Amino acid sequence: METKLKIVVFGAFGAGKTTLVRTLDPASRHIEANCAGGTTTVGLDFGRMRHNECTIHLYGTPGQERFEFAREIIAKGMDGAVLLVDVTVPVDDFTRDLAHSLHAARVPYVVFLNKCDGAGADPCAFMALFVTEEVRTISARDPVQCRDALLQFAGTLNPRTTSRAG
Ligand SMILES: Nc1nc2c(ncn2[C@@H]2O[C@H](COP(=O)(O)OP(=O)(O)OP(=O)(O)O)[C@@H](O)[C@H]2O)c(=O)[nH]1
Ligand SMILES: [Mg+2]
Repeated sequence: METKLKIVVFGAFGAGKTTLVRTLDPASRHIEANCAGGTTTVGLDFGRMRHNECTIHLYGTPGQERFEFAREIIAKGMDGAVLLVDVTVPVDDFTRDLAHSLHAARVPYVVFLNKCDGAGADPCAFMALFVTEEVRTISARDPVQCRDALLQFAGTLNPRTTSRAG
């Protein structure tokens, strides 16, 4: 039986959302613009993963606060969410607000502490901030870590049945 899941990745500007979606699906698509020193998402990221008979639809959101409207649209109908947190910078209010919003909306979500490959990364300090959630440490550049973490979370969700492969 074919099933599907919609998982949306949230997180602050530069947390690594686009990198995560690209690592999980190298054929993923991205709507980005150039910004100082790199690119920033101005639309969305979209990728897909297959696991057994389930197609996981992965959406990355824009991290800039002014794109709230886009985040609301992308979030509609999600089965679960990933809150991506960059451990190389202090947690900001925006990330805390995202956590509160997901909590208030009763959306199942997991926290991925990202950039744990970086020098000076101290994920332990961040664990205490998200004690009520499931927390995983990853590098969004590491395909094995990302796939393991995502599939473990996906396994906790209720997939929807679909008449065809999505
Ligand atoms: N060292 C390291 N750098 C990372 C990792 N993940 C992402 N980056 C870098 O962080 C920067 C921002 O990554 P993006 O994936 O564009 O971040 P984003 O969350 O999509 O950013 P916005 O779309 O602007 O919100 C890029 O230079 C990435 O290469 C990681 O796991 N480790
Ligand atoms: Mg992005």
